[in-house]
Amino acid sequence: MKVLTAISVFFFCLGIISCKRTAKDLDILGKEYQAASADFKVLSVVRNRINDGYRLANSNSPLVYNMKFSQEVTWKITITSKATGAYQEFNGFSDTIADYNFKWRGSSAGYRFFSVADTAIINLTVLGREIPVFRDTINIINLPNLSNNNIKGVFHYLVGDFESGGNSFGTPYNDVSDDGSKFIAVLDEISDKVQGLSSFYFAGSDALNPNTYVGGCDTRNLYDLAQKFSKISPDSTYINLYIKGTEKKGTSLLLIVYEQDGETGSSFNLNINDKYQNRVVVDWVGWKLVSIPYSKFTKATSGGGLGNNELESDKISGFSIQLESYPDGGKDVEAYIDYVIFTQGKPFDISIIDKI
Ligand SMILES: [Ca+2]
Ligand SMILES: [Ca+2]
Ligand SMILES: [Ca+2]
Repeated sequence: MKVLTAISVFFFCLGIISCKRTAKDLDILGKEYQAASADFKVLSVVRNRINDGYRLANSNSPLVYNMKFSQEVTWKITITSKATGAYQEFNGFSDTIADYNFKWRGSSAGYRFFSVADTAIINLTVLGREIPVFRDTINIINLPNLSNNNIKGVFHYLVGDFESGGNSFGTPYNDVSDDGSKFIAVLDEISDKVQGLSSFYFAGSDALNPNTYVGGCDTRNLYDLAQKFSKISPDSTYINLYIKGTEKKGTSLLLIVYEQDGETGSSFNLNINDKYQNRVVVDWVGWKLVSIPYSKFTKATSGGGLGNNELESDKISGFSIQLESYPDGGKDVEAYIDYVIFTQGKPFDISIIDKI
C-alpha cells in the first residue's frame, strides 16, 4: 500500500509537471542539476601553472585546471578578489574540469575589475555540499591589455583610465562665472572605482551662473585619438565609459567627440573640423557602464565644429567630458567616471578578455 501511495504521488507530481512544464522546470529536473552523492570525491587537480604569481596577460596562458571528479555533478567556481571586491563565477555540470568548460583571464561580473597586485581566491563548490571541495589562491601580477587590440572582431582603444601617471586627460577647466571654489576635478582613490587604483571625481556648482555648464576636461590634445579607428559605420563605433551617479540629482555629462576633417597631424582647428555631442543624464546611483553608438551623436550646439558635417569613425581625433547641471541649471552636481574605452564592432564587455 505504501508503495502504491508512493507511486501515485510520483505520477501525480509528473502530471503536474507535464501540464505546466516550462523551460525553467526542465532545467530544474534536468541532468544539469545533479547533487554530489555521499561518497563524492575530487580525484585529481592539476593547475596549469604552479607558482604563486600569475600572469593573465595576452601572451600568457589563462588560468586553467584539469580536475577529475568521482561522478558528474553540478559545480560552481567562484573567483573573489581579496583587495577590491571584484568577483566572477562559472557554472557547469560534468565529472571533469578542463579548458573547454573553465578558463579565466581576469574577467569580472558586476562593475569592479580585478587588478594587478591583487590576490584572487578560487573556490569550487558542488551542489549538495556547503563547504568548498577545492580552494586555491593566485597572485595576479599581470592582466591582459585590451587597448589597441582587436579581440574576437572587436577593436578596443582605451581613451582614459584615470590612473596616476597614465591619465590621458589634460587640465580641467570650468565656467569662470560659477563659484570656482566648488569646482573639483581630481583623480580619486578614496571612493570605490571600476578599474585600478583611482577614478575621476567631477563636481561643481552652477548656482552663480545657471547656464547648465559647470566645467570640463579634454584628451590632452584634440588630435590625440587621430588615426586610431577604422572607417566603419558610426553604428558600430561605441563610446563606452563607467559613470557613478550620486544622490545629487540633476547631474549630466556632455560627451563630445572631435573629428579631424580639414587637417591631419598635430593640430586641431574648430573652424574646419567636426564636433559632435551626446548628453548622458546621470539619473542613477552607483556605477553603470554606458555605451553609446557614435551614430547617436549629434552636431555640437556650441563652440565651432565646422567640418564636412558627416559622422566619420575614422576621423575621430579627440574627446571631452563636460559636467552639467542639466536639465535644470543652477544646481550642485557631481559624478565619478572611470575607464573610458572606445570600441568598434560591439559595445565594451569585460568578459571578452577571457576569449583572448
Ligand atoms: Ca581607474
Ligand atoms: Ca554655469
Ligand atoms: Ca566629419
